[in-house]
Amino acid sequence: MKIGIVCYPTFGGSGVIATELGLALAENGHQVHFITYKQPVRLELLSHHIHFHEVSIPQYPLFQYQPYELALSSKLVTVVKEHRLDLLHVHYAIPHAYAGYMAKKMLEEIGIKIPMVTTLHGTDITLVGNHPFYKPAVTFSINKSDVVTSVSQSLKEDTLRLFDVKTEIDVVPNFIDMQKHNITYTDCQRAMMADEAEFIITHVSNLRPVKRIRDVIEVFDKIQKKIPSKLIMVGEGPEKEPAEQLVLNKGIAEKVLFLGNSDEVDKILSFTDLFILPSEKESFGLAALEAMASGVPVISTNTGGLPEVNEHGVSGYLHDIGDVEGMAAHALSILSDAKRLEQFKRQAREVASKFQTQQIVPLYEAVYQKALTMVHQ
Ligand code: GMT
Repeated sequence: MKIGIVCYPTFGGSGVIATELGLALAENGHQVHFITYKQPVRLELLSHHIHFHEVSIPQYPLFQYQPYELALSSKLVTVVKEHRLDLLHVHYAIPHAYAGYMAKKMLEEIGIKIPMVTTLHGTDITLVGNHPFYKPAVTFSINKSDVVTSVSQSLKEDTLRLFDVKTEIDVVPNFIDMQKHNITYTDCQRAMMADEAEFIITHVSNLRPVKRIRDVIEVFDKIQKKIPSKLIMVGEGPEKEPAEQLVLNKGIAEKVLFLGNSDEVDKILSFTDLFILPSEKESFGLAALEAMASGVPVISTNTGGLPEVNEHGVSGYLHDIGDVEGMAAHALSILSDAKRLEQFKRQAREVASKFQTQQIVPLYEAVYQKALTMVHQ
């Protein structure tokens, strides 16, 4: 199959999943064409099965806002025509599903019928898409997609509650390459982060308000008061500065490392003992799954799709939003007993293995078949 993938190529769960999906589909023998404004961050190698088409927007001074959707839909038309694509798979509804639909209609005018699959990732529904400025366009583009998938049952329910959706939504969870996360660290790599006697606690996100970064620091502060530990913060975002200020005010700056964006998350996770994800909203929590695949137990909130990923008392613990006391107590209960820590690490990996790439990618292939049948019957 010749598949066009549209996604956000930056650091962020939806772009990571879209890229990993493209790579897995290429391994399964499909031709994959990424159509984005920048080469996706985890797309290191381009092979004869993987192609990248850059969407560029000519800057014109008349426009206060450059029309990205227009450039994207035109690029989609060109790529579909030139490379005879069979199907478009757009990740994140805004504005990708909208631009994809426009491309579909333009192609219809010249006799080309192409199905469009839209995958909803979370913030496109629960935060941004729900805003009255976007809602009519998001509802329209969801309803005009041939097949819609959501990354969790919880996100499906949110979508049905928040939008007047007529299209059926298939749940296809996010997935993980267990092999890639089966790495052992060298002592010198770990030693760059913490002393041998210190536990390493990690948080990875885009440091936006929805991630409740203050709670990460509060939980860590309570942990470090009881046991020697370091906190590694991975990612960039608007909450970084307030977080840096908070650790200064608490006098724990030497125990918290802000690493910025990293394409070595799997390495960092390989020597991490505990992962904290206290988000306000999380449609799935790919960062939690990545941690679990690396054998790292997760302390998270019980919001959105997180209970579908992190099993309470098995791969970690789930808490109400803002329950920093409870999160710290469970973190300490895991870390303070070597046997328990080992057990949670093993169980975290076991739970993660339910989301292996090899099990989930065929679900997308089945979705593609369904979309093709719908359009060409
Ligand atoms: O978490 C973010 O803010 C980034 C966002 C994205 O689109 O990249 O993540 C969303 O999609 C991920 C991949 O499907 C999910 O794992 C995240 O839970 C989801 N984020 C939210 O729902 C807040």
